[in-house]
Amino acid sequence: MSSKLIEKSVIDDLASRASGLDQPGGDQRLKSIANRLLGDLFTAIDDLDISMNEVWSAVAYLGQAARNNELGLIAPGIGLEHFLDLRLDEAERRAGLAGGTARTIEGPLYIAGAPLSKGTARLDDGSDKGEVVFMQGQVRDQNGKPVADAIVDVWHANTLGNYSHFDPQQQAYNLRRRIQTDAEGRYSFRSIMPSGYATPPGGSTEQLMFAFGRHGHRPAHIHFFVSAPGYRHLTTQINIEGDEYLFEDFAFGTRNDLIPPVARISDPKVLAERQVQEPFASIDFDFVLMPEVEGVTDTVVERERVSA
Ligand code: MBD
Ligand code: FE
Repeated sequence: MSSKLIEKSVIDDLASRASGLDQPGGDQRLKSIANRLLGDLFTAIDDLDISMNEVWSAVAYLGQAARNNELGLIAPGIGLEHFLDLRLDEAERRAGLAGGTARTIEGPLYIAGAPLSKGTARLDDGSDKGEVVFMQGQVRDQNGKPVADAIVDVWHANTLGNYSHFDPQQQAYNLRRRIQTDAEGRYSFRSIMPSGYATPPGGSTEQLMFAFGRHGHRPAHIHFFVSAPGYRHLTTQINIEGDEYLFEDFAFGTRNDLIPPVARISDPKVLAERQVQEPFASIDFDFVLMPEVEGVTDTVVERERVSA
């Protein structure tokens, strides 16, 4: 069959009727988005001569992905979550709001309500014998003023790349904490060095990545939400330098400004001070928050999240 069998007016008319544009009721915003997406889909089917079998295999694929609970993983895998970040970055740049710590994707593995500590916290429960890591820094505003009582909500994977709650082997909220900055805007925590994440073997996301000739690996990373009254909510991550997937993240989350140096500390005096037996890793990282401004897209994202 050759492509382009259908006239544009026929496609436009069907997309418009299918999305209810000729009806008075319903959700006007949804209708106009659906009209556009359906028209684009019908056009793609006609241009690329997408077969009936291909259409139904896509429908089956999406159904299976939904049953596997992997839609939230496919979104970053196909670049959708990163694309939304690119748009928000540009909207901020145009509003004169560039300059804070770079954002990057949240991903599907955040759990709200982690234990709250003041100033400092230990994130790991001691059961995973990974490399000890201390991370510390300051939350500041764009003028360098410390932000006291900011909340640094941090979450990361264990040495197998697994996240508590999703991994039944880990205790509730392992490697998840909220840390309130002190009067100087400082936070610090002790944890274990995470490993990179890989999409579930045999799952829908991996299947799609393999069909694209790609992989489903993320480099080792630590997630953060940083928030304080009067400031724009920051969603970000740091990456661990040296990871083989550092610039090969299947989820497009790596950013050059988010790869702090990792120091290795082995001075016996410092080990004793920190009450650790082995040399450890140390990461300094400061967060710069931008002020809340009216009329610029909010950075607090409402999305379906797994809850504890
Ligand atoms: C992750 O740990 C993650 O951060 C993202 C974005 C996707 C899958 C797993
Ligand atoms: Fe992650």
